[in-house]
Amino acid sequence: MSKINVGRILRNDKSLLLAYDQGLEHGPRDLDLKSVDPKYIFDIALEGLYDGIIVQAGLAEKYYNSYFRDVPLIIKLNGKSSMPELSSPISRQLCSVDRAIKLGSVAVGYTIYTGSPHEPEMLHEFSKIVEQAHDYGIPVIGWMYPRGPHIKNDIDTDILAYSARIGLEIGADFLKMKYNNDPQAFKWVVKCAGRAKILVAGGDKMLETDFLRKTEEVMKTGVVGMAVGRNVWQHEFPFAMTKALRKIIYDGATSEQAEKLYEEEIHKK
Ligand code: FBP
Repeated sequence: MSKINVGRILRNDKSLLLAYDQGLEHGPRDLDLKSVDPKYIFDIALEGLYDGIIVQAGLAEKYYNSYFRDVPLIIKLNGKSSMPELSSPISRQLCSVDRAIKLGSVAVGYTIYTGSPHEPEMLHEFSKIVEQAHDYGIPVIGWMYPRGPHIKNDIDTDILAYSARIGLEIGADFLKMKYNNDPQAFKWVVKCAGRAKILVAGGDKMLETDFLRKTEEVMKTGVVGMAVGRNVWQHEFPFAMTKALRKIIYDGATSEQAEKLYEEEIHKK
């Protein structure tokens, strides 16, 4: 088996990824006149020096070109819309590993709704993807999202820890996980993930002060970074936010230091 090139989406063992699959997952309610244009997001990823941009294959095909080659491309292989409002969620594979690689992908992603009655199908599909991607030396990111009728609280520590462990057991290289807002307890989730590296999902847009605080807090739990969407590209100042996040993630700055940088950036002429 080839060596898995996890370093392509890491910078000194840390990572900041930009997620932009919400158009499929949530629909245009997440988008405005700026963020509806994929080019706007690809530009943020390029100029913000992101370690990767996460999109569905359709956007990669139409918008990712040689101009953006410095932004590592990560194609999300499965996805679903929120229109059917499935009570037992399932997200099916929509793009093959081969197609993702042809489009320039250096890593691939896949959501598993752990706890869903359809979890076995997703574990099966995911495992096949790991096999194929690892043959090419491409890392796999598992969106480990507990969901479905048996999941009462999708950020319960035990459920997150179990989900992280599932990801490690089935071969994920990175796990994209929601944060439970409890740094001490989240360290157990990180432990359960073993050598699979955790990236924390951004979530709904919040005040920058709160988001920077969350980032500082979560970075102390042993995760490698964040995979953020709305808190950057829905923000009025996406580059100032990006710089502030980079300062915490790569330089270990406090949220206060990052906020100071954010303020300086937005007041620059
Ligand atoms: P955000 O930072 O915008 O929350 O994006 C992270 C993400 O995992 C996306 O990749 C995905 O589209 C979305 O969240 C899924 O959200 P939900 O919790 O509604 O399924």
